[in-house]
Order: sequence, then C-alpha cells, then structure tokens
Amino acid sequence: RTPGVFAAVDIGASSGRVMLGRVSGEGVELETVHRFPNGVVERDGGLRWDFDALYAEVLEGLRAAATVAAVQGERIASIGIDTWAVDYGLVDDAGKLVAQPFSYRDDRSRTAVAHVHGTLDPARLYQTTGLQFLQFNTIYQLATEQDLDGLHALLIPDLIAFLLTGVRGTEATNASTTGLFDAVAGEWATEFFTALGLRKDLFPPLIQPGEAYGDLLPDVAAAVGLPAETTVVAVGSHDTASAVAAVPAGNEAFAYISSGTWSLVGLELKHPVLTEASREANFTNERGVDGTIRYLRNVGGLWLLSECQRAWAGEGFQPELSALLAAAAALPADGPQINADDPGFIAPDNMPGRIRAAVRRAGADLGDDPAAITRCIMDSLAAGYARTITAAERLADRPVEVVHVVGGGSQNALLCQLTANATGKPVIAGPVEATALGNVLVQARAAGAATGGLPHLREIVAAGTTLRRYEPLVSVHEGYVP
Ligand code: LFR
Repeated sequence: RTPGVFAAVDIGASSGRVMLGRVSGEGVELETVHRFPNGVVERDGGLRWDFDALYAEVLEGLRAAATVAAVQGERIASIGIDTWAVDYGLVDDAGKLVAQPFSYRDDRSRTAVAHVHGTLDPARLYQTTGLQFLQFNTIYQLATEQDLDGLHALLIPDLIAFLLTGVRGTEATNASTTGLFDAVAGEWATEFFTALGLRKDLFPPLIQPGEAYGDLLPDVAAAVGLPAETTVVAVGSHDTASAVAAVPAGNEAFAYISSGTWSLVGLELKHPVLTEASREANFTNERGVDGTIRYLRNVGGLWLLSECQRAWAGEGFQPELSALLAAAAALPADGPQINADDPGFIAPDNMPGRIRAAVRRAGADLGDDPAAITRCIMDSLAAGYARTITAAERLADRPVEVVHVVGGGSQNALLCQLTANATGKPVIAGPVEATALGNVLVQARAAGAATGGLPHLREIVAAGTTLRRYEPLVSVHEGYVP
C-alpha cells in the first residue's frame, strides 16, 4: 500500500518552508521543495508579519510540492500547517483579512497587561489556563483591539488553513497559548471571554491534531495544481507542539529543548501543574499532541544571536556562523552572562548594545568583540536551560535523565556541549527538522500510514535520524569536538 506523501508547511519567525514527507518503517524522509524568508516588518504603526507575502509563498510551495509529487508519480495525501503561536489575523464576515497581523514582538500588548490583570487576577488566570506570563500572550494583544464587531480571530496556521479550505477552526495546541484556554478541561475558558468583553465566538470552535479542516477550495486547488480532494489536516499547529511530538525520546525521563528563535525548555506531562510555585517560576502548561501537556518555559533563544548577526552585518561584518562559534568556543568559560529571557530582548534592533548594557548592569564588562558576545549568549542560554530543567524536575516531581535538543540549535555543537556541562546530564541532539517531522507524522497517522501513540511516532523519528550525544565535561576544551 502506498499511503502517499504528506506536505508540511512550517513557518518560523525567520524562515518558512514547504516540505514533502514520506513515511516508512525506516523513518520519515523529508524533501524541502520551497524555502522563503520571514521576519517582522514595520507597517501601519507597528511590527507586523507580511502575511500576504507569506501566504503567496505557501501557495508557491504547494505548487512546487504538486510538481515534485507528479514527477515521482505520487499523490499528496494531505497538507499540514504549523507556525509560531500566539498571533492572529482578523477576518470579516466575507472572509477578508482586515489588516496584516501584528507580531508578538510589537510592544502594544505590554500596555494592556495592567488592564487585563485589573479585571482578571493573574493567579486566577493561571489556575485555569496554566499559561506562563508573557507580555505578548493573545489575551493581552486582544485587549488592545478597538473594535472586534463582525470580526473573527484566526491564529496564524488556522488563518492559512481557512484561506486554503474556507473552513474556520482553532487548532487546540495553539489555542492553549492564547490565555483563553482551560488547561484541565481542554476547552475555551469562556468565562474569561465574558470578563474581558470579548465575544465567545471570536475564535472558531476547537479542532484537534489529526482532524481535518476540510478539502482545498476548488480555485486554490486549481491554482496550485493539486486535486480538489486534497485535505488540509490539523497537526500540532503550534510549531513547538509539532517539535515536541518528534523528540526521539525512548522513555519518560527526558527533558527537551526545542531550539530555534526561542528555546522552549521543559517536560512532557500527562496532567498540568497549576500550583502557585509553578506560576511563580512562570512555567507554562501548553497542550501537546494527543492531549499531553508541554510543561515548559520560554528561555531566550538563537534570536539573540541572529539579531547580533543582523547588527554586525549592518556594520559590514558577516562571518560564517561556524567561524563565529569556533571563536566563541576558544574563549575561556566563566565569562559574563545575561538573563537570556529578559523581556528587554524581545524587540528587534541593536542587540549587541543591549547585551553589553545588560552585562554592565550586572557589574561586569563585555567588549564589542563578536566572539565574546557570542560566547556570552551561549553561556547564558546553557545556564538558562540548566536552571529551567532543574526547576521543572522539582515543580513536576519528575526526574530527568537525558536532555533532547531538537531544531536548528541541535546543530550548534558549542551550545549542546555547554548545555550538557551546565545541566550535568547527557544531551542528545537532533533531529534538526523536528517540527516538520511532527507535522508529517500526525498527518501520516490520520491517513493510516502510521499508527500508535507518541512513543511509536518517536520510534519512527529515531529510526530515521542520526543523533549526536554530548556527555557533560568540565570545560568545553576537554575532549570537545566542534
Ligand atoms: C516558537 C514559538 C514559541 C512561542 C513563540 C511565540 O516558535 O511558537 O513556542 O512562545 O514562538 O509564538
């Protein structure tokens, strides 16, 4: 039986791609058929996503996918979409997007926090939603909207699915990042909509990973060259949910770091942890595939470095990433550190200057040597990961034996080694494309081309991936191979 191939649309904060995934007993083979850049743009008085351009790239990617599949004589069984979380577009009754969606990096939402917390006590919000406090959670963004009459909110992957199929749904893993979702019931927290004067049907009904939104609209199908009966299937549409589903863990005693623009660091649990101690430590209980709980914190991520690289490029300095990391690895340990998850690093621009200022405030000094700044970022991230994993073990009462790093950061040998050193636990790095793999596997299961729960899907990932193991060392120099 040929189950066909699956198209995965995976859009991150700095780039997007459309991939074809072929699933077999030997793992998932991924083929990138289209890649495009992404980034926030300053537009209409705020930091936004150029959604129209992204959607055009999605169509371009599906067209490429259709062409590649046709050449191979394959049929694309379904399409799955994942992106970053939290952000949404507003469409009117005619289905028209009324503005380009705001980015979570725009700081308008910060000004709405006090208003929301004046109406809903943060402790009460946490007891129900279990969501970590981030100034950009959807609930704060919505509180800045002037007039939502006659409008429908669609999270970014749901917005793409809507344009492709005409069907409105809110995929549950992503809904859990809004601040308006009940972590225990797995339903919308309707009382919070009411308290904030939001319509209860502002978002469409929930849809679970593995369920279908619907088939492609006839004109979309014709435009991309796919059969009109191609189904758009909901996956873990929050990219982190898809990535965690593809962590190649063999048993329960693991922590994961989904490492990209952000580092999402935590555990997979069956039940949320909604204690006051958990709230104080700002751990989140986001929903994973198959109703699991992603118990994690957002620790700063490679955004810190990519923003520095952007700044350095502006000054004409553009080293290869590998050269920068090698120079950073050659520097001594115990250099200055920053708190990588300080909200002061959320907005773009002048990252090297902001990092230097943070180090200065902490009473140390960091010159403007890019290698030293890079080393500071790596040390700070590793320290943040170690703190977070230790806290998660304690708060969830779950010992961790091994740390899995997936996503782009799994290729960063310096960061992986420093993470092993800081946590004192072995680090298993890979796969790089965990998000796309999780996306494809949930589609494959919905189509009957894979069976079983997450442990089984993880075996398929492990079968098809070369993993690299890092043992904790006293320093990065001892036995360290970059
Ligand atoms: C990672 C991610 C995080 C979320 C952040 C903003 O790409 O989805 O999980 O906190 O982006 O949406």
